[in-house]
Amino acid sequence: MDITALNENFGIPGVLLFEQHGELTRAVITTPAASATVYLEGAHIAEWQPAGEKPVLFMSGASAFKKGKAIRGGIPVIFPWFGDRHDGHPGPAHGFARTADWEFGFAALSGDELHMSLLLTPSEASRALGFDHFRVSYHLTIGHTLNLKLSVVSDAESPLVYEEAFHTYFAIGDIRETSVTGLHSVEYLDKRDGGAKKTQTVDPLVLTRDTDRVYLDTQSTCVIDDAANARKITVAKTNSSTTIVWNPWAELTAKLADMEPDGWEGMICIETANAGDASITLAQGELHHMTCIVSVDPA
Ligand code: TA6
Repeated sequence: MDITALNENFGIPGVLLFEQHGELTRAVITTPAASATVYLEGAHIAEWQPAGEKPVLFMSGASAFKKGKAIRGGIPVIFPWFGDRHDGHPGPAHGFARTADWEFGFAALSGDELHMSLLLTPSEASRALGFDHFRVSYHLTIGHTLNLKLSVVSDAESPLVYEEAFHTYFAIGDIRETSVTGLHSVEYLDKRDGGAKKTQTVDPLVLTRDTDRVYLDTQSTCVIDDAANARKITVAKTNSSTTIVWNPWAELTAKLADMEPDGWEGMICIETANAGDASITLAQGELHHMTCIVSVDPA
């Protein structure tokens, strides 16, 4: 659907406007409770800012905003595999959903909250990667809190096995003054140490170097203490058994073309996921939902 048709069918005056940004189409949202920006490519929330708050999501100033290129920041939607594909077949890192064209399906204002849905269905690209007979619905509630619900159904005769994640980049004042609770005594795979399995012994978690950890079998809520901004960001979730914590620090950031050299200082990824042993298997007609609720409070 082109921009004119999107605005005619789903636009809400003063609340929801569709526009072109570079090669991409985005929805610009303004409600009394919050402002936000969502790109149709990847169903990518790039900005969310509750009224009276600083931006909650980090966005790299060097992000490409180009067709087929993942956006560096905000909330990439990871599906149907996390990280490198590990079933022996070729495919882009973190799957195809984050660069796919999603269909805009629904928008309605309820009080101060805007409800939106975007749909992902099989395409030539997904079929070429061996994924057909699935449907994904992504429901966003944008308000003083941010509610995300990713629903996947399989229409395939054979089981659909997939991984998923909200690969959320949170904006923080300074990573050195930031800590995270909710992962104490949880086992994790340390991707910076060959995937060695370890247990989180310190609480809270404070990052002091490049960190890439996959926390296993955890449904816990995480709280980011963003001390430099005197706020706490709470990341609650359901039907998610994996949490990923990532910050590339200076050295790895220098290798990322779409990240500014000091970008790592102002971001932390706390990702709501089902990956590895927690990957989801759906029989024909079976449905799975994963949800995440983000809220911000003064420290
Ligand atoms: O979620 C952490 C991670 O899997 C890291 O290993 C790192 O690769 C990061 O995602 C970013 O991946 P990307 O493909 O967006 O560069």
